[in-house]
Amino acid sequence: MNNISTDEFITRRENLSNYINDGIFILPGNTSFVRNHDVNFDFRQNSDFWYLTGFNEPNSVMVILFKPEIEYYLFVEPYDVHHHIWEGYRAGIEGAKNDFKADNAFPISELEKILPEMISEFNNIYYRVGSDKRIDSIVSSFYSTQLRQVTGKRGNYNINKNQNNGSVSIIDPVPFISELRMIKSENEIKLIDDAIDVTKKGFEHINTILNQNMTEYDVQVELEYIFRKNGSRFNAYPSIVAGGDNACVLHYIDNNRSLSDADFLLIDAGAELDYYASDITRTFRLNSNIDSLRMEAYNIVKEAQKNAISAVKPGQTLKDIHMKALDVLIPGLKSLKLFDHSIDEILSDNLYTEFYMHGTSHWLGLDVHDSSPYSINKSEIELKPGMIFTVEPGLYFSARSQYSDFNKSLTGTGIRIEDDILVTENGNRNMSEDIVY
Ligand SMILES: [Mn+2]
Repeated sequence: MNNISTDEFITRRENLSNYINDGIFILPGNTSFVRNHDVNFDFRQNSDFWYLTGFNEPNSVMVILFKPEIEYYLFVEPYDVHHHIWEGYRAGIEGAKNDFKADNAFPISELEKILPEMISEFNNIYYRVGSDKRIDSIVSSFYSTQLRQVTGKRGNYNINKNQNNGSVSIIDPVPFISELRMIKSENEIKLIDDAIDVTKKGFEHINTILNQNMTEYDVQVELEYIFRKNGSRFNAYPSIVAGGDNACVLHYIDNNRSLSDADFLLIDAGAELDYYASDITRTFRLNSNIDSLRMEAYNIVKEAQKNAISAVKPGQTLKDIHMKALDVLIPGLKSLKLFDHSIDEILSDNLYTEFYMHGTSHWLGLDVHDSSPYSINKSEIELKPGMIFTVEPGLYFSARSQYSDFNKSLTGTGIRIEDDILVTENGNRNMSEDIVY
């Protein structure tokens, strides 16, 4: 079914007890979305929901009661022969209990009947308000009923209790799940290694066939063909295949231009495998005769990436890693004669953001930009073994920009190099190091 064991899903649910002692936890999965008329978009489960359930069907809701011992319930679409004939199998109530280890399971159509009874036993409701209209309505009607019992109604009010009513609390549990997702298990690391391996096969294929007679689209389909062929049903995100100035659009996805007059092709793409993402960028040279200033810019980015990765070890923060990239990029911009200012001025006045306008790193996991926090209570997250993130410095010299490129030879060039880095006990492992340059 998947490479995360039933036991690991149980452990993840139990880990919520670090945050929740007494209360009801409610998390809706993703619903199916209409693409047009009676056709839906490909379904992809909500990552938090997947992380805790491993349940891959739309329109489901998980509920855990912490008493504090755990009772785990799933609301699901029931098995239905008509649905089986037209669309396929569903686990249904029995499958949710037997295969997904729910203590009990109910048809999703009974949510409005059963959930209010479950909620009524608790004062702490762990639910992100706004994530599901039906649950919003159940939670808010319970909340307002409880509140009115404490503060009074119909002209008989307890005004003092209105501020500190000792009544029901609604608490957002998503930050807890995000923190749990920050440290990857052995199995998760293996899955991300496998996803990176699929991406590597795609990039290597492109490296052997790439030429200036291709279009960005030609490259995209060849790349994604290799992803699909190697077991990745979805990309982790839409592939960015950007020649020339298009590489200065950070999330460029039009992918429709000819490469005939481009020097570089920036490919930022990643296969998703069994729900886990990879995220790799390479800037390929399309001809062997590229202007030396452009090549100098390329080498600055490469050097910045090397410098940043070599600093990755437990105790550092992603801000520290970003600074290590800037330590190379800013002098590099000066050597390209783009600034007369001092390095301190370029940094403190953020002048470099004309050419480097994004961060150096983001977490990687079930989401390409994994949802884990960058700071907790205003203090930066310190790196620990098992964390995975990208290191992706770049330089962008867009034709739309007003910068003073003294001979315009950099204009229309975007360069980024990105690898996926695992923090280890003593330093780091570059998980994608062997992907072609
Ligand atoms: Mn990235």
